[in-house]
Amino acid sequence: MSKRVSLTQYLVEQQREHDNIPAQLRLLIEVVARACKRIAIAVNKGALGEVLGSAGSENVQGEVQKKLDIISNEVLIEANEWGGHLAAMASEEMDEIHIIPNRYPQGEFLLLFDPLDGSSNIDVNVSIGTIFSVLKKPTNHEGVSEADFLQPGNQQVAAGYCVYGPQTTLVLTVGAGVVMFTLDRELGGWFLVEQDVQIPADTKEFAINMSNMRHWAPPVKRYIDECLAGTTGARGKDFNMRWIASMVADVHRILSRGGIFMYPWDAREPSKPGKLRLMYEANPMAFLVEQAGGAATNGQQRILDIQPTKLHERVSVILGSKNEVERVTAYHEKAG
Ligand code: AHM
Ligand code: MG
Repeated sequence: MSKRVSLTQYLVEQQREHDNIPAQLRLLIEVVARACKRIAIAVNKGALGEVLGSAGSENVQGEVQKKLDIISNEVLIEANEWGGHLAAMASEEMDEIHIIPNRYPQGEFLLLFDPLDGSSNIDVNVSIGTIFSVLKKPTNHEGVSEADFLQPGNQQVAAGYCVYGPQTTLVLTVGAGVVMFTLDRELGGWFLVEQDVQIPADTKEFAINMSNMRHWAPPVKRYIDECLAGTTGARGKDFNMRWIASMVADVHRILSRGGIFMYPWDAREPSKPGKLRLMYEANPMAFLVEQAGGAATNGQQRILDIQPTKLHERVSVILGSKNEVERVTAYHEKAG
């Protein structure tokens, strides 16, 4: 068997060779990975651990919280609170930011997460995941507030996700490409399985919730209509469709074999830019996708260049294989 590279070894070697992972950031990534391991164990036990079903509460966006949403949120907070690497955390499941309590030292980073993405799949044993994003706290003032989090995605120093599927896999970028680690449950460690992940520029596979078609804007409708037209249509080729309804799992497929993922604006809620959250979902995924040679826009601009105005901001998302994302974005430009 060839020699395995653990997450720790990978991070230490990156720090040594490229100096792109400061010690605090390395610690932070390791703590997030440890928390994901604990979440994976809870997810895996399912009904036997009495973790399935609704918690009977709602989050800030008015969505019903599942027990596992809350457990995962608590695991991430508990794991990250005491390490000294963070100033504050923000989560899709919490109304306000969580400032590191005074009893622990404050670090220089800010951590944002969607503790358990793909909530509708939790109870039906389909892949779900944890998404995270790391920013640096601005250094021009004391203390920390929500405003410190409102940085565009191009300021992320690290981002990643962990997919709880047939395998538990951690996917990471620190701005120097994308790497994947799979959890060895017997050993309890993460081991490198993929280095320099690349998304092919072209694809024949799209992921979108087709049941919303009648609500889409014309550019999105045009793109999908052309895909559906197959070999005799404008694209001259047949397309395949996949929709897991867990962004983590859909993006994981795209990082593994290419494709385009869209959760666009739709007319049901015209004042909302989209369903997905900029800070917890779109930004970390856009960072990963760009680092793997793909592209990510909201139809008008690069997702990573959007200046957030609030923590729980929503956004329209088009990401994946570069040429396809550019095509959909161009259709938006033409539509004005
Ligand atoms: P969540 O964070 O509450 O789980 O919602 C986000 C999820 C994404 O993972 C997925 O792409 C989308 O919602 C699925 O939406 P739909 O059920 O409309 O297909
Ligand atoms: Mg989510």
